[in-house]
Amino acid sequence: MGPDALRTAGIVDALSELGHRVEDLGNFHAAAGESKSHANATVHHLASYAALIAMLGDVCEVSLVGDHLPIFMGGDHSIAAGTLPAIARRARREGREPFVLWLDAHPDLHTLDSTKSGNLHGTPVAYVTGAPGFEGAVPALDEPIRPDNICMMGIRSVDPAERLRIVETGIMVHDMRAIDEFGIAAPLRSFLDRVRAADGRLHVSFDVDFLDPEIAPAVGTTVPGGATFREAHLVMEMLHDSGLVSSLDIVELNPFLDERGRTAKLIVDLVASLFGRQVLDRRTRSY
Ligand code: EXY
Ligand code: MN
Ligand code: MN
Ligand code: MN
Repeated sequence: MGPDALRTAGIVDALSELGHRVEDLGNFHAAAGESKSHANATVHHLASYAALIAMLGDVCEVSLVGDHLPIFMGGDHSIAAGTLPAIARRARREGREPFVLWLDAHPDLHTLDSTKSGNLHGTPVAYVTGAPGFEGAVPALDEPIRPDNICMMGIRSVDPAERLRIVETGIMVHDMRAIDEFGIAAPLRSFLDRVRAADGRLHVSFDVDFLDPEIAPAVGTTVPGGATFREAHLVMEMLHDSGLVSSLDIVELNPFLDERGRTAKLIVDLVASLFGRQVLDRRTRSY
């Protein structure tokens, strides 16, 4: 669904027109094994989650070759439980640290025990940072991603258990209040400086609900007061200029909620900004 909507919205042409060679590896589906129950009765689809993590681990290995910059299109944010560990493995093979920019209304920091909704898209960051409670339910994590290498922006819906984990883990969170008060550029620039100083490998996990629902209504969990059109483009333009991005997730687009493909078109435009589409460039910009 999501990937086909982004193809229909012209993501391949938009990137090709910028001079990039685009290879569409197609859609991947995880075949769920035998169903798994969990002590937390709200948790369902655990077998699918486990299969997704295993499948994406292999897919990412294939896509992370040479100087390719893979774009993993979801589907919901649970795909990050597969993409992030694979990105981290690749980074460590190069002797580099994995860093993550998490663009989202939500921290997605629930464990299988703490989630109240049982929706697994609310758990990937807990899983990839080695939180307890996933053992035996999904593939074991080879090495957690360091929480202080994760920077979250756009956060505006945090459950009590997630609030505790933010404090416990020290994950950097720039919520919408901070962005309202200090702007989005300064915290992003200081995070990018950290990634550059560490010669890190930066993965961007872009949940479409990072954006204000007024401009991007086609998501399953809308939260008012998200990033504006310009804040989102500025993030992508600064990421492009940094030259640090090695991989990207685009998740949570729900085409059934997207009248006339408005949200999908905005996402394609934002990805084009990430890949270098600019109104003015260094020669014509007067700063
Ligand atoms: N924290 C809430 C829950 O766990 O159900 C909402 C999670 C929404 C997650 C979306 C993908 O970002
Ligand atoms: Mn979802
Ligand atoms: Mn999310
Ligand atoms: Mn979200």
